[in-house]
Amino acid sequence: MTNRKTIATEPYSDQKPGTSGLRKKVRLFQQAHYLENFVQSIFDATDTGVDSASDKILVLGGDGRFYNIEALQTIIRMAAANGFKRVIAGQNGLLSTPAASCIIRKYHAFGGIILSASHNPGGPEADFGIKFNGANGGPASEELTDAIFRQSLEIAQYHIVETEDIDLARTGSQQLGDMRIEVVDPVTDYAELMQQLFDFERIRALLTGGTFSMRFDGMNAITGPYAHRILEQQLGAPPGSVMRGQPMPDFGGEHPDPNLAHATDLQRRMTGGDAADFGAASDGDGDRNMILGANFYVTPSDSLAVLAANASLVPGYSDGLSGVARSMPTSQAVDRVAAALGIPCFETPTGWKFFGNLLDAGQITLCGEESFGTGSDHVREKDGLWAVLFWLNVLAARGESVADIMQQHWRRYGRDYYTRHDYEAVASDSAQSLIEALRQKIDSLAGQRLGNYEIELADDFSYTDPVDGSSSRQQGLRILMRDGARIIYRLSGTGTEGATLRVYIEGHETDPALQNEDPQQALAELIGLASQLAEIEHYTGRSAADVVT
Ligand code: VG1
Ligand code: CO
Repeated sequence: MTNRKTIATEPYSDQKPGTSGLRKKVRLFQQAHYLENFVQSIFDATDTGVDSASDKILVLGGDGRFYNIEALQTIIRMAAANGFKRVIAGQNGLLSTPAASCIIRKYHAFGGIILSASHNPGGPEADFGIKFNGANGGPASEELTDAIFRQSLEIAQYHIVETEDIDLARTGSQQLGDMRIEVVDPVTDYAELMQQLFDFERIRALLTGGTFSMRFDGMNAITGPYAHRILEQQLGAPPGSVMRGQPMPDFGGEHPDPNLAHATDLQRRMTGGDAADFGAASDGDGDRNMILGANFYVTPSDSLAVLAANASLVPGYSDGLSGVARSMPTSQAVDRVAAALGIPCFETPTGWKFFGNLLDAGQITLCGEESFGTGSDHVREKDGLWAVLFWLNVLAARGESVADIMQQHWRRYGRDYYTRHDYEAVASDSAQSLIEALRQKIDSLAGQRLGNYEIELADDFSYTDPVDGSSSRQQGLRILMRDGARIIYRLSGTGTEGATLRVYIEGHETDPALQNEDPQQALAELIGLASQLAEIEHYTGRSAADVVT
């Protein structure tokens, strides 16, 4: 290609991806060559030299946030210059994270680049992000992520073609030199996959029967078009069931994080005498979900357990589950279901990339995280709308309310009271010192008493992947009590300002008479102990968490 240029560049030192890709302030991404350096590092680390890339498909899309479309144009130019023969891009640059995963798998792509900072706010002063997913549709492994980072520290040049902007507004094919660009409807392939998994007839009967109402909050982010198409057009939910369903580059100035702190309008519609029967919300890039019943909040950890316990009611899972997995800080609710079903339950570090091998090897069917993430082997990402459809399918099959289903679940398995306390934008060195100090004493805690609890085991969680034997250390400090209660501390790997300390607290309650407390009350003693043990106020200057979920 004649207009192919090789541009000299210098490395940036800060392109180390976190829990889920590289996330930074938009203005950092706008620095000269910053995006190009990282993209070329991906291509170099995955060995997409001009020859080897020739028959490879690259999938491209993002959550529509500010800078999405500009970045996508650059990546397309670089893909052409790096020898790709085919790019599949979402119309207007849009693809939810789970839809990108679905498309990579369906078209046997080499991989995909997803532009998103998930639930972080968007806009010129806010956040942007980029991540690479491999041929299985899942986030790059730790090993590949490290290789991309190493490459970014050595990069000296990148390749790009000079051309006008590509038309991404219309679906269809166009050529850029030797490369074909296919612009696809972002929803179609994903919606087809959902139809294969769930009983659409039954869900349609529920949603159009006149006695059941639902609300879905798209949070002005990517899931809006998916929810309009699937929930309203295909399944017959009345127009208006989907709230805030139009993706906006700044998410309407709001925080597209599906929790009670940020989905306030939805929560209002889900409380009081005229509450809808079912409510749900998804995040910026469509991989998270929050589930609500009328006057009822379902914790993500409980949601995973309930989906596992009811999977046989859903066509896509009626043959049973091979196993389940949860991230370490996620509550042990799903472990109890796995034990009852007689299937394995794996405990992995935080981040979806750790589920990939287990899913690929067929060792698990469902998995999830406490951070509003649930998914299965249908793709290799967590999937917000999938979880909503799963719940709708279960509700349609059981004909009971969300609250009734949860109450019955707790009576059978006990309730895992759960809360997460986040201390946000703490000075990075203070947060590091807190973790370091705790790490120093962690090994000496086993056997000690802590309030009314006895510590059975305390350690810094490390994980050895059962499929490839790779190991990941320092994945969170755990204090496990003899009665099954836990306190866990770790630092966030997705923030863009200072550090965020996450403290996860849970306790198991088997007495049905005590299963309907406010978690903050039920866990009050543990919450106090957690903050004393780590001297949170001393290190952070905060006497209470900024966000409690
Ligand atoms: C958070 C969550 C983690 C999740 C990750 C990406 O990471 O805790 O469970 O996998 O976000 O989710 P951290 O390191 O900040 O705790 V998403 O929806 O941002 O792609
Ligand atoms: Co997300």
